[in-house]
Amino acid sequence: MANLLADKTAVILGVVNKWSIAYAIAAAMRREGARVILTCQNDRLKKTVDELAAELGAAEVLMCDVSKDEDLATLADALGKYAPIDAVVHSIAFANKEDLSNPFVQTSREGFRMAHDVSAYSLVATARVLTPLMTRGGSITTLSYLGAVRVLPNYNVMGVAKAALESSVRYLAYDLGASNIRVNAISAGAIKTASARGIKDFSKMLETVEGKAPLRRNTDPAEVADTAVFLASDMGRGVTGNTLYVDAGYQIMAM
Ligand code: IMJ
Repeated sequence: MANLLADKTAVILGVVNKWSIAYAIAAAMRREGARVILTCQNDRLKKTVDELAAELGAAEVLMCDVSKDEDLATLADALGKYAPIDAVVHSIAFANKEDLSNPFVQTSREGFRMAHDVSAYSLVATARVLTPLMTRGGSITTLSYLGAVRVLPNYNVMGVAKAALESSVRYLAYDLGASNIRVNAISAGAIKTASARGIKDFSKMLETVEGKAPLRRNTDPAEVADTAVFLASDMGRGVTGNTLYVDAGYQIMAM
């Protein structure tokens, strides 16, 4: 592949370490010639994200906690000098740890609110502040998971939040289509990232997928990243409002 994103500027939210799906996406977008700006949630992660940004040749790392409207406003301000922005990647989710291990029925009001705020509403808020900079159209891509549409033990409130996220993708696609801004989700197969650490029986789940998926293997972050490149590129110009499964085909199987 070569230069699918030449002369494009991409903002990528959600890099925390080199195993992050957002990091694989940033690397693939750099490979295709994009100018890349990363965001970082907090000071604790800053050193790691700065190092990864340097490795990638990212233009800048900007601080942004997507649960804070002030941070999003500051981000939009700081991105002004890079406008027009062509691509935004949202690879962010959070639920309280106990809500990913207790029975779903135990989910507290605050736990439900928190998961939806960080994992679903943040896409809407990000779109609202960044689309004014996307003056030549472009693409917004978020990351989802099968738990949005099927029950996976322990995924719980995250599944409900991912369902809200995928629905938000459709409503945003409708609103922003008139500005030639496309909005899509990639539903990635299970990948060992920081967000999968400590999840009970995760390794067993990866083995199950290997045995059952049409491609007889798990999902590589690099193939999720190449799909994100496709969506951000002019090759993806006809695709909006969709959830694309990049999961070695696992999603089609019943038995
Ligand atoms: C997460 C929980 C349960 C089952 C899971 C996952 N499976 C997969 C994940 C099968 C693949 C990872 N995933 C797709 C997520 O969206 C994870 C989100 C997440 C993870 C954590 C762990 C640490 C924490 N809060 C979290 N919030 C969201 O405190």
